[in-house]
Amino acid sequence: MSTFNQDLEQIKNNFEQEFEKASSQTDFENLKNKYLGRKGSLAEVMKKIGSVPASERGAAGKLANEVKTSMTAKISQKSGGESGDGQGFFDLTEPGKAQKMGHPHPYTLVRDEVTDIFRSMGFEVLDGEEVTTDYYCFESLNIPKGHPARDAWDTFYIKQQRKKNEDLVLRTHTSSMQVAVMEEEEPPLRKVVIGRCFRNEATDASHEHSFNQIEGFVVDENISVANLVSTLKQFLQALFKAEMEVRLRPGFFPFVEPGYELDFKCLNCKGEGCKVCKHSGWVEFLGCGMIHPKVLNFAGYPKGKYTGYAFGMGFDRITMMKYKIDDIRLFNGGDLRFIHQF
Ligand code: FA5
Repeated sequence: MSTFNQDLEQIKNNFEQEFEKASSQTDFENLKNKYLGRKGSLAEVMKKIGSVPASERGAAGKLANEVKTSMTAKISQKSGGESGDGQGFFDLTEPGKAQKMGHPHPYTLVRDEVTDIFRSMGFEVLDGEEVTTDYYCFESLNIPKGHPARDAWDTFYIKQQRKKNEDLVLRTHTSSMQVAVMEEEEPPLRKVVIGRCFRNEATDASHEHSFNQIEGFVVDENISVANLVSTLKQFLQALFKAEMEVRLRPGFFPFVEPGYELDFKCLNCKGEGCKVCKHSGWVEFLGCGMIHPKVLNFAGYPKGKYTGYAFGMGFDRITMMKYKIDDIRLFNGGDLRFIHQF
């Protein structure tokens, strides 16, 4: 027997002995590297094939191949490798790894519910642009530069000369979509805008610099305050799944005339007075009113032809009411103990 063949025989025996003792995936991986790797024993012995007499070289090569094939098959079968049947080492009874499932954020739950309610009432739901112009956010809503209402709705300004040489702003309210939509469409309009708004203000348990609003507006011929109240009452009843009583108080917003604050009778105490309603029996809910004729004018609608109503509410605060959450900062605080409760 040539030294080449003896070496091969030795490798084969060593391999078989070690293979018998191997039990783990790591053992099989190590065996593969040791014997079949690029610098493994088989590769080393193959370097010597040139020294085998030419007449025996063919048979020696064939033998080396057989040894290699047998070693590869054994390892593959055990480790479920490329050329194995994949079942040798696969324990079907081993418990699988549990996958952690995600779930919707409370915002998403309430947004979906609100969207469904308004859609069922014939509204089209939009999200609109979070970055808009000073014109859509203020000017077209009857809040010219220098108007004191700008202080209450102070936002973040982006100094950039784009549309109409105007500065861009992060929208302070979803009302910024009113004229933007009206410019594009003729009445009848029945729209709801849901999305993020931004304000330059200090945060506390009920205020965030980034929060969410829901805006609704309807424009058509002969739209009245009665339509506004009945729509909002229906919305509240669908949201809280209860009979609701609402009331209007005067409220000032430059883009509505007349303007109101709409309250609903406290569900917690049925109007008797409790902590939730600050002992008034009523919960302040949203700002609303009849769209100011100047806004309809900015939209380019013929004077006096249409009327409309608009309302705007804090989406975060609705979510807080629904789930009895007492601090708005929890929503985006990143505390998983909070988020996993939903
Ligand atoms: C407005 O933003 C008006 N655009 C609403 C409106 C629309 C009135 C159409 C008339 C017609 P106001 O600033 O009050 O109004 O904000 C509306 C709601 O947004 C508030 O009631 C509150 O729930 C929510 N909100 C306002 N600022 C914050 C804040 N910093 N953090 C969380 N929620 C806020």
